Amino acid sequence: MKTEYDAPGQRYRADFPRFGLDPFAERIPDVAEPWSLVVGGAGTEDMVLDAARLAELPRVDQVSDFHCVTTWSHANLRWGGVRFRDLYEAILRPRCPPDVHVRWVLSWAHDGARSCLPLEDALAQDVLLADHLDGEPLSLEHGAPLRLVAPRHYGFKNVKHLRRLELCADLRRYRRVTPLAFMDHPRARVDLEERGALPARLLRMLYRPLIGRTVSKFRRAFDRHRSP
Ligand SMILES: Nc1nc2c(c(=O)[nH]1)N[C@H]1C(S)=C(S)[C@@H](COP(=O)(O)O)O[C@H]1N2
Ligand SMILES: [Mo]
Repeated sequence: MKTEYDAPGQRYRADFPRFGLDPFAERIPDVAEPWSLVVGGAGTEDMVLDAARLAELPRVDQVSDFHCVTTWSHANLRWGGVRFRDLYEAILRPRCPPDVHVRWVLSWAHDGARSCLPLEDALAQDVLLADHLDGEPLSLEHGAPLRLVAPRHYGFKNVKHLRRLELCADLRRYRRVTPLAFMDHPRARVDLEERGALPARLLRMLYRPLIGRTVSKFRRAFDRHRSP
């Protein structure tokens, strides 16, 4: 769990806004129920997991802060779900051929978003597949039906509306969501201020002025979706 004292360059805000890159404001996926999650990669056949299969894994309740790369943070979110680590140990790793060295986990979302995380980072105790937030089923705003929560990584690694997880030896299948290479980072650890491919202080200055208008844009798009 992070606190405002060890999240360099972040400023806490009282609300937890829906947020992302501009094109995603209008992409509000309508995920069919019952939902499923596809897992694959690393030379394995794709496998479809449903809520019942995930429910066989230990449930965890976790309080953590959330840090967007644009410098806003929100404290003390209570996520409910299962650990990626437990999914990996119980289901993913046993299926992997012994000769494949998995180094990356790719996450794909129903709205077209995606991200990569080093397997090593994804196996941390606090990386979850969350289906609850603050005691309620995860809302559409915050990533229903299932989202990745990686509190020690910037928001863009915390993929909402999770559709597919893929284990990979390298990043050949990964495509960043933005054409601007400086906005992506393979790891994006908050402690180390891995904001992107430019100096963190410069990115803070570039991003900070964009927060207000992005929050408004995402809120307006969501309001339109709710009551068209
Ligand atoms: N599927 C999906 N996941 C996403 C995004 C998105 O637009 N689509 N935005 C990312 C970014 S940049 C941030 S800061 C967080 C915001 O999470 P929130 O909308 O629940 O606040 O989600 C991340 N995950
Ligand atoms: Mo973000």
